[in-house]
Parts: sequence; C-alpha cells; structure tokens
Amino acid sequence: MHAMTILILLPERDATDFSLLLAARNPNLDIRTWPDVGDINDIEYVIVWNHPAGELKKYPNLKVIASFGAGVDHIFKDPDLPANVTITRLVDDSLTQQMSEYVAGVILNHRLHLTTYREFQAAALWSPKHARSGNTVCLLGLGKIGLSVAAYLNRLGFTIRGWSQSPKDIENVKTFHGEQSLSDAVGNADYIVCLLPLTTETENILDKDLFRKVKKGAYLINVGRGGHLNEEDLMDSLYHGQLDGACLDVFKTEPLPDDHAFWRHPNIHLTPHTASVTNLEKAASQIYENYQNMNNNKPLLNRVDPSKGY
Ligand code: NDP
Ligand code: OXD
Repeated sequence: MHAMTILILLPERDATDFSLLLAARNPNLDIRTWPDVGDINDIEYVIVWNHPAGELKKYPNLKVIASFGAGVDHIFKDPDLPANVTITRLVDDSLTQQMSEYVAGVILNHRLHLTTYREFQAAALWSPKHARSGNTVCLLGLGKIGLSVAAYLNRLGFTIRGWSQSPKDIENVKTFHGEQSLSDAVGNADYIVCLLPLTTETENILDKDLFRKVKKGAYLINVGRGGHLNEEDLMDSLYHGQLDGACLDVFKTEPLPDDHAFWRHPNIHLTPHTASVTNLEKAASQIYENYQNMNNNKPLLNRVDPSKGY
C-alpha cells in the first residue's frame, strides 16, 4: 500500500486544528508536523506557508507543494525551491467573499467618513459632512478574488474598471490589460485596489509613477502584498495630497514593526493581514482532495504556473 504521508510546514502557527481536520478526512493518513518530519524519504506532499528557505529541497521524493493560502509568493521567494514539483494554491468562495466584504467595507467607510465621525465623537464634535461622490473603482488584478470583488461592488452600484495581464471581457467591467494600459486603467478611478499576486513584474507597482497617474485625491487599498507598495512613495504622495488616504492590509515586514511610520499616519488605515483569512475546513477539503488526486495520478486543482509566478 502507498504510504499516506502529508507534511504540514506552517512555522508561524499551531497546526493542531488543521491536522485534526485532515485526519477527520482519512484516519489512515500519516500527518507529520514540521519540524518533526521523520524519514525525509516519505515526504511527497507538503502544505506550506512561509517555510524556511532551503527546507523543501531536503525532501528527495517531493511531488507537490500546496500553499496554505491563495498567494504563492512565499513559495517562490525560496532560492532553493526544488524544480519539477507541482505547486498548488487555495481558491475558495470563502476567501473571495471575505475579500469582497473587506474591500466594500473599506470603500464605504471612506465614502461615508465613518472613521472620521468616530474621531469627532471622541472630541464631542457635531460636524456633518457630505458623503463623497466618487464611485469609480479600479481593481488591479481580475483573478479569482478580483472577479468576485468586481461583482460584489457592481451590486452596490460602483462603476468598475479592472486591469489584468491577459485581455478579458467581463460584464459591467471596463477592462484593461498589459503594462501600457495601466495608466488608462487607474486614470479615472476614485478607489484603486491592489489584488495582484506578488511577482517580479508586480513588485513595487504601487509607486510614484502610478500615483502621478491617478486622479488627485484618490484612495488606495492594498490587499495584495506589502511588496507591491513603495512605502516612501506612498508617504510622499499622501503628504502632497495626490492620494487622499490608504488602507493597507499587507506589509513588507509582518507584523508591522512598532516604530513604523504607518502606525501613526492620520491618513493610513491599517489592518493586520486579515482582509481574507484561510478557512481551515475548506483548506483541509481542498488539500486532501488534491492529495488524493496526486495518489491517483489525476490532474491537481488550482495549479500555479511557475513561469508566471502565480
Ligand atoms: P489569481 O491568480 O486568480 O489572479 C491574479 C490576477 O492578477 C489575474 O487577473 C492576473 O492576470 C493578474 N496579474 C498577475 N500579474 C499581472 C501583471 N504583471 N500585470 C497585470 N495583471 C497581472 O489570484 P487571486 O485573485 O486568487 O489572488 C490575488 C492575490 O491576492 C494573491 O496572490 C495574494 O497576494 C492576495 N491575497 C491577499 C489576502 C489578504 O488577506 N490580504 C488573502 C488572499 C489573497 P490574468 O488574469 O491575465 O492572469
Ligand atoms: C493569502 C493570504 O494569500 O492570506 O491567502 O494573503
């Protein structure tokens, strides 16, 4: 009988709950939790999030690396990533729904001045303001999550523009693709939302060149990765009023260091990488299904294209 071994390599979390959920799917699974790897020759399938660089090349029989989230930049940043191993990621409607609610919540909060009123309240200040009128949102990234956010915001009455790598035809979304059309995509938007994967092409894409192209007073939401944002350029464009504000969920260094200027910036609203959180039940189902696919020589779900990096 084929050995039934899965390695959980999640150094930043206690994996007990997740391990139980996998075991519930098949009590015969031999589930190992890093660093208690046992015989490295047994490891064909590993679930990872922010693994130590160089770790994966130690497993001579590794066939599949399953990301414990939607993003895979944490895998590709390992310079010693073994070649010829299939990489998969999570795609599920709970991730897309949470992200849609997060983005809508942030936009509505800004539009209706809700945080500002909370600050006024602290000073017992009665000072009504008009809701902001701008309702055009540009989504950078029209993948699984971007498409869901687009549909959700459409239902709320927003006008949606979207930018992707390849051309797309999406109902009620004005689409743009490729580097040359980035300025046209963002040009007219009141809200710019980064929902891109972090790759060599998208690193630092949120920089002064982009901010110069946006409408004065636009609002930035970064839920992609911290590596998308040039932090100094953001500070500069907030200082000059080119951007009205920014809501950031992801950072170059996480947790955000205590002395980081973003914590105290009046026009930056930040959340601790919680825009959309992996649902353990759904992750366990999808990861176990792919484990079975691997064993049965069936195509794996949600494969990543290493040549694109996402
Ligand atoms: P997908 O791979 O489904 O979509 C990626 C999108 O980005 C696609 O539309 C793709 O274009 C586009 N894209 C990639 N590279 C470029 C480029 N160089 N130029 C233009 N467009 C590009 O990913 P998901 O939607 O599932 O997830 C997106 C990202 O969201 C994740 O990689 C992760 O970083 C982030 N995320 C953040 C979370 C949080 O809590 N903050 C939670 C979950 C995800 P095309 O369609 O043409 O291929
Ligand atoms: C993800 C994330 O990529 O949590 O799933 O950021």
